[in-house]
Amino acid sequence: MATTAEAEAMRRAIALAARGLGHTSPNPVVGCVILDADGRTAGEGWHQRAGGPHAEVHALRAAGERARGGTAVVTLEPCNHTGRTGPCAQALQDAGIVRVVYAVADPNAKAAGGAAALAAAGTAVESGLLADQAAAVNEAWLTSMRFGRPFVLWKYAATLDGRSAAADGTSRWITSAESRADVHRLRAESDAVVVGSGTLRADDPHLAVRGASGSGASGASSGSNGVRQPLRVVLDSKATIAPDARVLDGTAPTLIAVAEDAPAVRLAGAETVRLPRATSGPGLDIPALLGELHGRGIRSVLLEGGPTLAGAFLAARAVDKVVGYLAPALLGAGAPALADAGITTITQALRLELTDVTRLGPDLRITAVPAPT
Ligand code: AOF
Ligand code: ZN
Repeated sequence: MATTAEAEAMRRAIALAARGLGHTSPNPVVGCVILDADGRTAGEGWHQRAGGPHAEVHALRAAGERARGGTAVVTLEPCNHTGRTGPCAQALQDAGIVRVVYAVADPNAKAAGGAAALAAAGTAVESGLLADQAAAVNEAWLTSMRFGRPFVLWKYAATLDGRSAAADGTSRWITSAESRADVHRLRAESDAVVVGSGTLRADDPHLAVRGASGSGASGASSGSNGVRQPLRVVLDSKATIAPDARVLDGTAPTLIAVAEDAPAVRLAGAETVRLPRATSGPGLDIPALLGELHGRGIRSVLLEGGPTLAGAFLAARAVDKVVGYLAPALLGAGAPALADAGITTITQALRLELTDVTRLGPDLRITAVPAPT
């Protein structure tokens, strides 16, 4: 059984892991706390960027000699491989750690086996402490490992009657400044942001992040001001993007996905990729897009708009989480937040489970995940 001090340390380790969100892809976020032989915190660390030291190594360095006879509390099973860094299972033994408490087993076959190696060497090992919370902070990476595609979060802003634009097409500032700041945080934690060509034409969004920092997925990069920028992805099957679209301004990497049979495109400020068309309905094949992004090390995707694209992702059962920002306003007419998702009758409704409801200034933020079927 884990002690109260270990449970407290795991809560702290999960918070530390969260600091890595948006910076560690294609790797997981991981946090670690070292308790000394008396159960007091001796060192803390988290995985800060892919290729950098693992969380355990940072925490052991901080603890120094106080690690001897102590316990390592870590959100993910310590690795057992020599990758870009040495095996953490070995580093923990070398530092004199006598007990390891971890939350979630490592599903990555190449790195797994740390728990067994530690146990074989005589270290006490316990798994599963606060596993749900630790898995939640690492949901993007765990989803990627399980399904071979990025975690997809669909975010929308709408009035209370579910409209994302007025009848004349105007859509600016439906939600408050607080909600918009929250969307910026979501962007900063994502490896890629995805929009459809309809949204591009209607809103000409820029999709860059202000005020974030660090390094990210191989697809993401640091912009000219040193801010880490998610990869901007535009689904533009017919290659209709205007050469002066704001996403082509070069401040962040941009990928334009067009259909295999689309006209030739040469765009300054963006890379182009050709993908198969959807087998049913308009647009591109969503699984093919996600496979392409996964291959680029993208572990999390923020689906930003608009209703047609969201419908296509939902029809492909490729949405892992929904975040709706609802403004207490009514429009009565205008584009809905979501267009056709292949659902025709009420028994087919995509049922969700609420995981969070928060007031943001005047708005309501609702977070939900597909209910298990
Ligand atoms: C991390 N950070 O703190 C821990 C990880 O690319 P490498 O060689 O650094 O290895 C990455 C793998 O190591 C990763 O997929 C996961 O299975 C394991 N543990 N990874 O990036 C960490 N503890
Ligand atoms: Zn490791």
